[in-house]
Amino acid sequence: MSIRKILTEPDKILRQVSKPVEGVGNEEQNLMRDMLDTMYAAKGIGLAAIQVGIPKRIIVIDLNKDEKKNPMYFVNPIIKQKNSVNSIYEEGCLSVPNQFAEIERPNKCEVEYLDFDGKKQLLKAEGLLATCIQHEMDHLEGILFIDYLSKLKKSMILKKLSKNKPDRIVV
Ligand code: GNR
Ligand code: NI
Repeated sequence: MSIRKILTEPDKILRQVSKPVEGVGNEEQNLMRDMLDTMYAAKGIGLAAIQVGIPKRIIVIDLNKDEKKNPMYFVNPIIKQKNSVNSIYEEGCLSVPNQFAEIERPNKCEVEYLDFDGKKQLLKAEGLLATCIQHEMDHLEGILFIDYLSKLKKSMILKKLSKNKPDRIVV
């Protein structure tokens, strides 16, 4: 198990469309373990494989804030249904560090996927979990939450990101 490097905007790899995996084998399970390690280390609640540079349709999520871990694994996820009622959450993204914006998405969704053991599952999600699943599934299509913002808001965030590059922080 190891912590991998999280790619950040404007890395072009983040814009790739991820490919379905053939099944869940050792390679996929090892990747999911690394993704969880990486996500916990970065204090995120979700991570898509493309964020560590792997264009596979694999997502990990853990909404638990305290010590108790509750890892969730989604391989080849498909949204079966989305609620027509939306809700707004303040979203952040490990690939858009330290930037946050309110994003409106369907407040419930039904997702079909393979779990860590390759078993087919159907999950009804709502609230933060529904938001997070949709945020991660956007990553599989090369979409970031900033793409939903106005041109002006998006360009402001991109400008701040370029200023926040570690090599430009003066201590
Ligand atoms: O850590 C994260 N928090 C978050 C908050 C609101 C909506 C979505 C997220 S996902 C994000 C981690 C991440 O970048 N996943 O791709
Ligand atoms: Ni993200």
